[in-house]
Amino acid sequence: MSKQPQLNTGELPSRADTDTRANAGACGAEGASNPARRNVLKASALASLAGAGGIAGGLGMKSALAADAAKLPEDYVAPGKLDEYYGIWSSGQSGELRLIGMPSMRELMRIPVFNFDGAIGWGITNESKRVLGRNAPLNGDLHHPHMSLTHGRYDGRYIYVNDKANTRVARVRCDVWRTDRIIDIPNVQAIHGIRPQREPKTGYVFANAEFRVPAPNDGRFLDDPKNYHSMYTAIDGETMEIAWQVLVDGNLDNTETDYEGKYSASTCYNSEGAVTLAGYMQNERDWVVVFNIPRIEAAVRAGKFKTIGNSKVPVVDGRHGSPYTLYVPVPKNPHGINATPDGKYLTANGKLSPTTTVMSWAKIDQWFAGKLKDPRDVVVAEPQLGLGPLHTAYDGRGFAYTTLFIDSQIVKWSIADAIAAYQGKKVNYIRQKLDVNYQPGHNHSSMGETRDADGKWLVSLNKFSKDRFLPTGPLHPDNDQLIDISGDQMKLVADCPVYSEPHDVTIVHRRFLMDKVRRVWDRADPFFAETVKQAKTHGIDLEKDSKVIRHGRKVFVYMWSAAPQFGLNEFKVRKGDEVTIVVTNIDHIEDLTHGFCLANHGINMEISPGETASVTFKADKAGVYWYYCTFFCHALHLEMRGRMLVEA
Ligand code: K7E
Ligand code: CUA
Ligand code: CA
Repeated sequence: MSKQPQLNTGELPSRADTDTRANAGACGAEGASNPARRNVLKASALASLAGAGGIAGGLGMKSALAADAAKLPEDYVAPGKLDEYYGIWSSGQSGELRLIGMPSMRELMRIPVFNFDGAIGWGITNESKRVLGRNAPLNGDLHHPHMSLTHGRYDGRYIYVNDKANTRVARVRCDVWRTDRIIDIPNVQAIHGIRPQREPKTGYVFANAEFRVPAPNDGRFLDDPKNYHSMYTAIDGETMEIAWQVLVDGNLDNTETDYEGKYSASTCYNSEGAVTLAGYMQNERDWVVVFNIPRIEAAVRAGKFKTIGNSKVPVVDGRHGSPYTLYVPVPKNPHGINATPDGKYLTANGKLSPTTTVMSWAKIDQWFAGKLKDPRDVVVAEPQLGLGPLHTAYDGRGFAYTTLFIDSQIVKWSIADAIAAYQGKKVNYIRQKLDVNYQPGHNHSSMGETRDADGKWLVSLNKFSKDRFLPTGPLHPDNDQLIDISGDQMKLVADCPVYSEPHDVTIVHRRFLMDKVRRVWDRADPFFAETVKQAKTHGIDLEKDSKVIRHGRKVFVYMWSAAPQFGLNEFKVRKGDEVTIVVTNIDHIEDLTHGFCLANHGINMEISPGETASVTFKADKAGVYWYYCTFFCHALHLEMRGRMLVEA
């Protein structure tokens, strides 16, 4: 995705199903501005109110700026200027994470996680294989990226992501933007929703298993769905060890945590325990299951758990009637579950019901304390929003924005008014419905899953783009649409094609990240520490030495890289040797990256400033093989190459 700023060409959408009101923003007619300009506008507006002396000058300045601003679309970020937000995008079955600057929607970087990446050699280098596991599948289905939090605010340390395809959870470091841990989740299948705890600091990362399977799943039970299970998994976000699991009734779809570190909750669309489409839709109500974290921890401490098969993970029984869980019946096949940034409520979105169910954390507390009888007593509102509600985002001003998959709309509604309506008052809680193009899944607001929700931008992640872009063959891109939510009315600002198939995004203000991002590698970085340790045992100073060390049939080739040269012009091995090439980039200069590609061997790796990268392979072909640099680093970049000579 690389969306050019949409300049004001006056090109209006021609489709009848396109909301012209929604496109006003793209035409820049309504005081459109970038965030910095918006602040200037605000300041001048305030100045114009500040006493008689300010009025004339203030108004003059304001209208001049408004005229100026009218020339630029709202998402315009001038060349050389930086975006205000990092959009941290998932990529679905592409298996990677993407960084997109917002509001420009310019793609900044891709971070391979579960996927192969030939540009940096993810899946090729020894360092990446240590993270991936040597025989790990090189695909994944990455739906949900969430940043670690401290006291309900982003702390810029990690992004946690799920892999539905291979039942894994991974962590990406936000200082170097590299995946540093990938773990398998035992006893379950298909990790879908995940959430880091908000309070006091991401301790647990919770992970939902969507597909029910036998436990243990070793072939003893097959076509016996009554013996299929799903479990809720708590992972220690620091060590990435699995702390415990909770056996549940039904399945688990999406999950959310509170702002106090006491509860988390998941949607279940398969209360039926079915294995067919008709079966999943049988019950009028499925449920939200709420987990009582302190009680589960106490049970684990008291030894009230089982283990399954070879796994040592404590499994607590949280099925109906247990003291650890609360099952709240909600309308048919709920999907997204989202906590409000004021820490009071969470909403479960109906999917097959036109409603969203609003629950109160305080009432959940009362239910566990035995003060409420009926699980439905924790529900404080159930607004009718439209067809196919999937996910809800918040602006921190009391409004919620829910995607309507079937209606192809975002509906903006007032939480307080929805609660009033549930209590029987005659109020209209719906504020606006905005057409999106088309069929939105997730949406996400800037800072919206934290206490710092700032209500500036909303992204609608639409599954279908149909006619919105130049045709690209039968496979279409998705369409992620940028929406300005800073005013009373939502305004569609930009269309942005994205490759298959992001589900979700986390929008983080740059103030939480910019100072934390490294520009060159620390030589002591744990990511390649193992390789550095190995070099030491060979008596190698990676910054200075370029030499070949042989141990029987194992050959270690050490070389530095400094534009435009590798430390070795050539090296010789014998056919059949196991060769490990270790390259250290001694150019400690920002942005001076080298690559190491070995011809006809399927090997390429990136070595950023200060980094050490290595690869191990069998030299199974005699002959001359050139290696060369793949990142354009110097006027003599093409000349930055050398030879591997393989003796027959
Ligand atoms: Cu709604 Cu996997 Cu978050 Cu897709 S899930 S949309
Ligand atoms: Cu080094 Cu190109
Ligand atoms: Ca169901």
